[in-house]
Amino acid sequence: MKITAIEAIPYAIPYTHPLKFASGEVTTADHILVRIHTDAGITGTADAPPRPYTYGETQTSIKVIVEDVFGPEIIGLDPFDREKVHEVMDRTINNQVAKGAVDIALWDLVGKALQIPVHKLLGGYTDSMRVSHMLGFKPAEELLEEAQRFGQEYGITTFKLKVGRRPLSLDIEACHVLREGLGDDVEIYLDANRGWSANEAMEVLRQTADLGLTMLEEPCDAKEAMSRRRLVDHSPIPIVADESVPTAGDASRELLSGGANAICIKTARSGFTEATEILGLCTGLGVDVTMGNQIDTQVGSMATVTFGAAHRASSARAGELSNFLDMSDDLLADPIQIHNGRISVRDLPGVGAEIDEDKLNHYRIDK
Ligand code: MUC
Ligand code: MG
Repeated sequence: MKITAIEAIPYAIPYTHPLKFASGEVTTADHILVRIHTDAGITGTADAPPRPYTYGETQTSIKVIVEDVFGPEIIGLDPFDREKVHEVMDRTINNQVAKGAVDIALWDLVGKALQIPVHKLLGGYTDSMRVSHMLGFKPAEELLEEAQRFGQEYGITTFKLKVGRRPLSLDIEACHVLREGLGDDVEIYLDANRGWSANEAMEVLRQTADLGLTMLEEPCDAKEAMSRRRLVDHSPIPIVADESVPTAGDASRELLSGGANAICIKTARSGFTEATEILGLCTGLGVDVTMGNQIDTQVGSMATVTFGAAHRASSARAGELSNFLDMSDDLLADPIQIHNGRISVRDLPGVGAEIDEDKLNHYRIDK
């Protein structure tokens, strides 16, 4: 089988409820749908969510990198020879979201060609993942209302609270209100998206020490190496590296230098191949992982479930899988359902993310 064409289709779907966090805000899913076509008539698909404020990639840059930089070198290769495709992509540094989508589209192709679900190819560990819902910046009472609603409607009992605001009291109050309102059985953890200094993070941990918070993600910039190591040394809960670890090399550096002692894996920026390497590194070192959400559509969330459910270590904790619920529409032909706080893998060949072509035609912005 040979790759005959690679398309990067820009589209835009508005959010009904924008998500706000320390490093940015999302009001529209202005993503790229990557499609790799073959001479066997099989197409692999993946979603690329640009996060300019985090990784510097944009809808335009992803389209250009995929179609003009990688495309000419990838066309003609056999999609089963994934390592050859990675050799092409590895020549270019960064651009992780573009690379992640190409990788997932290749796995989708391989699964379809073999008529096997990719969750089975990757590991086949379990058939569903527990869902963690991400709560963006809002007044404390509204956060509590949202968490309670998601608990009642979807059975979700794990919440990641976006923090990193100043004054620190805003987030400290939100933590107390959530714990009081949700009770002790609900898991709550924090993500500051580099909004604080390490010392500020330490102060927040001191003032929330009795709340049973389980993790703190990306409290400050990982570049603050010494103070971040001090935070990791003194924190009673794991300090999770997220945007500082898109690659296995980055994860190694953060873990070995003591800048983190848990890792967030996002398939949108690591694909399945690099995510597998990161996961292996973490299990080898005895470090917890979480499956993160790059503010994904249902197409992206299906990829996260596919990878997360495939392995023991990536399905141990709840995965961040529900923020597509804030979108006004989506591209997935068969919408994702959340039952009893869980999302199931699909027993379909590939990743199981069939696209509604009418919706793609409606939301694409290049026609
Ligand atoms: C997260 O975990 O940081 C915010 C930006 C992004 O790329 O992902 C989200 C969530
Ligand atoms: Mg994060």
